[in-house]
Amino acid sequence: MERTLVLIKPDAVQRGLIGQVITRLEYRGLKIVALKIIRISEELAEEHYAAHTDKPFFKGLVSFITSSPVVALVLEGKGAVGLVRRTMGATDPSQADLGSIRGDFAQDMGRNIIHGSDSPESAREEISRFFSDGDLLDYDRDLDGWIIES
Ligand code: D4T
Repeated sequence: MERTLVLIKPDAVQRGLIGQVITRLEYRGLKIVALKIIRISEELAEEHYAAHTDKPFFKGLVSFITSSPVVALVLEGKGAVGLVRRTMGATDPSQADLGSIRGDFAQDMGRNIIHGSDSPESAREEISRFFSDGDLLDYDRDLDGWIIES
């Protein structure tokens, strides 16, 4: 089963949307295998967004993601990476489909509520950046067979 990293960003934490975002992900049938609230350090932010170092929005992005706590989760499901990305909606909330998290809760690219890994490879890298192996729980839910045909 695939795993992916989600960050509920500072805007969602400050706006009291943690519960609503997690509810959307749980409704999708995704299993939470790790969860914590943390303050991202500047060093961790620069590592997480290393691909954007040269972009004009990099400084604002690091300042935003370190400005307030975030909730970090590892979610498990069939094709979890793609499933989460589609549940999140497009990076630019003004282009995100209604019914997606960003389409329903956000307006601006720099305040887009949620991060989700964009490939299984980056998911593995990002999960190990935010969690140690012992933080990830393996457990069965009685309803798993009603979500995924095994
Ligand atoms: P994250 O990484 O936050 O899940 O976003 P995406 O995977 O959907 O999008 P991304 O990596 O292209 O962008 C990372 C992060 O930078 C912000 N951003 C992006 C911004 O503030 N201005 C911009 O022009 C772009 C392209 C939003 C997400």
